[in-house]
Amino acid sequence: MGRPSTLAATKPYEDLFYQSDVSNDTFLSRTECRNLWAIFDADKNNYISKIEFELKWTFLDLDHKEHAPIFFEELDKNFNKEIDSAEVQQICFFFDDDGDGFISKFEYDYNWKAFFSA
Ligand SMILES: [Ca+2]
Ligand SMILES: [Ca+2]
Ligand SMILES: [Ca+2]
Repeated sequence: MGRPSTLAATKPYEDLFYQSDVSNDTFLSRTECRNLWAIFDADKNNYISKIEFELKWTFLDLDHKEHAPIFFEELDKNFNKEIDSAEVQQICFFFDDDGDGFISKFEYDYNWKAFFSA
């Protein structure tokens, strides 16, 4: 992955945040948040399938791998077995607690742990 050694102590879900924060201001804009979830869309068809989600979750070494299918079901609001751009927008909106259009690292940590816990 070529991860800088200074980030060696960060957890995989945090790496995902920093990797997606291309403006490097410790906030995810809506675009950066969408791009974070686009990482999961392996075939780039704008939909995240359950298989894509599970494989990427495992590949990224994110926590609670055995629950990845459940996390997928929670994100797939209309239960059509795909996470589409509207559903990604909902995730990004959910993570932005103060509604300022940006997900701070605090908001990210707080919501990630709440949402993706066993
Ligand atoms: Ca896809
Ligand atoms: Ca869906
Ligand atoms: Ca915010």
